[in-house]
Amino acid sequence: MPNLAKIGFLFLWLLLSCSTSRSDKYLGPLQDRSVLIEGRMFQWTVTQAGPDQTFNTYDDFHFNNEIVVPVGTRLKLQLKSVDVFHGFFLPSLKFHRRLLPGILTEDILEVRRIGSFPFACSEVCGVGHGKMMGRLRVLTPEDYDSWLRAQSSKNAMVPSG
Ligand SMILES: [Cu+2]
Repeated sequence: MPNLAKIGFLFLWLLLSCSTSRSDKYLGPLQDRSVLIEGRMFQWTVTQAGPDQTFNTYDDFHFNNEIVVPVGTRLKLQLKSVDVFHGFFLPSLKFHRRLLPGILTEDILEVRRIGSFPFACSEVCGVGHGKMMGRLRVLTPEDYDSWLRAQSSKNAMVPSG
């Protein structure tokens, strides 16, 4: 019967690991955060609205291939392509949108788990297609606050135009 014991143990381990990951899920209220993601050959240009939650103001953050939010975020996504067909694919959040040149797509994504979640382009958009990889970093509220302070001081060093 050792095999049966092994199977039993495996089953128990699966059950326990499932319940552990379920309790990792943040179930509190969500806060809105706006992010613009532009697909281009061959990268993702990300603009995160700053604390004022308005685009094209002094406190916006600009990144390539990275989105950073605290857990408990209701991500208000604006997605577009500036050149050819791209596809924004974030498998761990079961999210995929095709991006058509010149068309703005808006969507909502609830972010309830801490971690680093990769995203990629799902359209074969050219020779550099494979470079279109990025990650969504979901931080604890404390880590996000320190990250935000670091970004704000960086923004403060750049003269506003
Ligand atoms: Cu692409």
